[in-house]
Amino acid sequence: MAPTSDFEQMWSDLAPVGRSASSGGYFRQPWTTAEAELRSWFAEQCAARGLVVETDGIGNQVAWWGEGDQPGVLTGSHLDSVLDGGAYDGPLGVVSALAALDVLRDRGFEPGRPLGIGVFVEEEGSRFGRACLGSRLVTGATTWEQARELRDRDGVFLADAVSDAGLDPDAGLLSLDRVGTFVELHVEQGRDLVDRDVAVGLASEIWPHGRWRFDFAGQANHAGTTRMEDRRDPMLTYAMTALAADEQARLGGHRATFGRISVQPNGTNAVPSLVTAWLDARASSDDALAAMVGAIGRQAHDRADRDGTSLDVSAESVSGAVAFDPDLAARLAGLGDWPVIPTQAGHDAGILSEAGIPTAMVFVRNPTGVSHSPDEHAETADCLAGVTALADVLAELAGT
Ligand code: HGY
Ligand code: MN
Ligand code: MN
Ligand code: MN
Repeated sequence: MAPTSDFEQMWSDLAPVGRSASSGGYFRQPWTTAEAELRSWFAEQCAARGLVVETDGIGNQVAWWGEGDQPGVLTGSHLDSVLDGGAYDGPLGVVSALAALDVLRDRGFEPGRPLGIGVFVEEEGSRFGRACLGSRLVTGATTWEQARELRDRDGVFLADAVSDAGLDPDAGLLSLDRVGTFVELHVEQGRDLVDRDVAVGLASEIWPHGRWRFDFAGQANHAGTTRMEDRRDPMLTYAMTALAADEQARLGGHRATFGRISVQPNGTNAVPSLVTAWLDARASSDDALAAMVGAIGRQAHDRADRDGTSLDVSAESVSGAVAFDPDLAARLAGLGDWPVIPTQAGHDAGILSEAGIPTAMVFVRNPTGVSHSPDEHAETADCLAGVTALADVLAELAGT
């Protein structure tokens, strides 16, 4: 794809990459052909702006504009998607960063400190199950030794997926040593901005959230001949647990769903032997999250006792509450009198904030709030308002 300079052209260049012809959703899983195409697109866009791109051993990328040894300002997001995801979650932050840099240059702005654009890999955790894997590895929140043995649904080890993608994990990871502040622009994954009738907002916090694996084990049996009272059906225990998760989330105004399930042997005329399901749970505080997941677990165990099945629950990537720097959020929100709102979605910004880097998030209105879906959308006018807002934020932070 030939490098382009304006937002809409960049957006239309990206539109076909990893897009499903049937659903219109995106399959931009990390270390796949689609993502490799996105990685080279980003490198082309940076080169067209005279920026040298550094790609680390697992595919994280960064390009810096401006010299100086003061702590720099990094902006960016991710290009990977969930399975059958939307176009905006991630790429909007990267395309807007490139477009904001163009706006600053058009304004004759000269950075008083280095201004960088970054892309983190496997933010969604859609292939190896760990959200924000690229940024966690860069900050050291997760080590390569811990991550390299992760396996995807086809049993491919992370280390092999990375090297099969032509990358060399031994080449090391991006350094954030020169990053003084990180700003991530992101499509809002909710309705706060549309309900307030505003195009742009800042983030106050990220709700604590995580993923829990539930293994329901029962007894494989004949679906037709086995009397109901003789069954030990893990699908029943799973179904009642999914109901319990929904009830518990609604009770406290939290969020919980089983979005992924595997059934063994997955036949139509046999009671399954094992049902494995992953719970995504989020709540407004660490205590509330622990209490909700605990209640779901208890109800699941009680149901397993009743069904004669067994249950094992294990936590996967759990993230605590992230409160963004309130002074930074207030200072930046003042640039456009933008609201400061919470998000229930995890972001690389949360990982960098937890690593001690002052961090802010700029949200762009999502007219329906729908995300992680082919229906995810943002109006071009709002995207352009986001680019201008990001340029104002970067000028404020990197001007001196
Ligand atoms: O799942 C999330 O919270 C984010 O969209 N990766
Ligand atoms: Mn995202
Ligand atoms: Mn996402
Ligand atoms: Mn038979």
